[in-house]
Amino acid sequence: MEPGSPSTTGGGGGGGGGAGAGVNGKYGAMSPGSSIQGYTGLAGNGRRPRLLLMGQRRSGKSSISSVVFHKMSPTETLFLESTTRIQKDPIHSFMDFQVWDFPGQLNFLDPTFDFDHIFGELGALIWVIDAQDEYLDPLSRLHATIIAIQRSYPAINIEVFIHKVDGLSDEYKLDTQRDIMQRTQDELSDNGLDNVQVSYHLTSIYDHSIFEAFSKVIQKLIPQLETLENLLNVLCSNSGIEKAFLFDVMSKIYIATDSSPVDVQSYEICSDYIDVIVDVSEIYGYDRKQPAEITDAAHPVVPGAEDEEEQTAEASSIIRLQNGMVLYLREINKYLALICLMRKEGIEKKGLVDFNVQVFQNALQRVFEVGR
Ligand SMILES: Nc1nc2c(ncn2[C@@H]2O[C@H](COP(=O)(O)OP(=O)(O)OP(=O)(O)O)[C@@H](O)[C@H]2O)c(=O)[nH]1
Ligand SMILES: [Mg+2]
Repeated sequence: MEPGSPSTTGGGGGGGGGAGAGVNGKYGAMSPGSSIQGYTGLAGNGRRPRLLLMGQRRSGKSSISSVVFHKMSPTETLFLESTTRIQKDPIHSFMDFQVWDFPGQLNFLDPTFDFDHIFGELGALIWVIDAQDEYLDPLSRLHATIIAIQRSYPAINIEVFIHKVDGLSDEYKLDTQRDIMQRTQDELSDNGLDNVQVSYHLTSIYDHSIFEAFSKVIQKLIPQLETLENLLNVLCSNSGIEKAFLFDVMSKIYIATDSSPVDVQSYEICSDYIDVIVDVSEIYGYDRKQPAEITDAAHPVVPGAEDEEEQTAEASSIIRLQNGMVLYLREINKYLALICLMRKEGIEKKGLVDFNVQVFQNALQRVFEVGR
């Protein structure tokens, strides 16, 4: 990811502009199977990626993990106690991973720590910096950590969350980000590490930014990401869809989107929509059969692989917005939902959209099957 782009281009409310969508009524039915062309069979490698949350005390690590993965409301985090031992949290979702929440005071660079045990099987190191506090000391710990792990594990994704940016002015946020980036780059260059990729995200648990940042972190760990994006592009251009997100319903992380720019408002509205649908279906929905509970990166739950009855029973919903746009949601399986934003003219051909979404769903199933 491009350093310094915590959220990609945006503005302009609810997605205008028609990017990515076919125009002039050129939409058509997707041919079953064609969309999977070019898929190179990226197989999962059986690992269970590990996300390490590290950073100074009270920087917000446990809050982040509770809000994103356990639906805790942001204000409840005020009562979280300081973490005293490493909290290992297995997350079972479309792909299994683990979140390790570290106590801030722990010095894992101390030789008594089993360094390889911590960093040996890693997906990403997420370093949380409290932007409302003095950050020079935490930053030098980050630098020491990067330098230490680069020697043995150069493939680790390093993600810096410049956190608690709620309440900071836009200008101050960007200045802080620039300062942190510059100091990190200088320090790494001084140590001969010019090519280390470090990504920066401005985050807060009080808005969607923490979910968006996590989406980007998780996406880098999905071997099939490129294929998922291609499938979404094909779906959008054939169905008059302006923006499509494939969401992990439980965490509200989007695991893939089409290649048109993500505008923050579109993302937010789709994410809010999931909340509504989940709440309603939890109260009034039917009991779903449990697919195998234990999955991993190599054996994700296969979308649509449930039996016939289950296949026909996926939740779907359409909402027309005041600004003339339409939100279209289709549950893909127990974990994933597709949410599309389209103009109201697009949904006039609802049959076509439904058909194409079904083709998309089948293609997704094949992608994950090949990845097995
Ligand atoms: N304003 C603001 N406060 C936050 C945010 N995230 C966390 N906090 C607050 O920061 C405080 C510390 O949060 P914790 O999650 O316990 O911090 P921690 O990093 O786990 O701390 P240790 O376990 O001691 O290492 C809590 O009072 C949270 O409510 C945020 O995005 N914005
Ligand atoms: Mg904690």
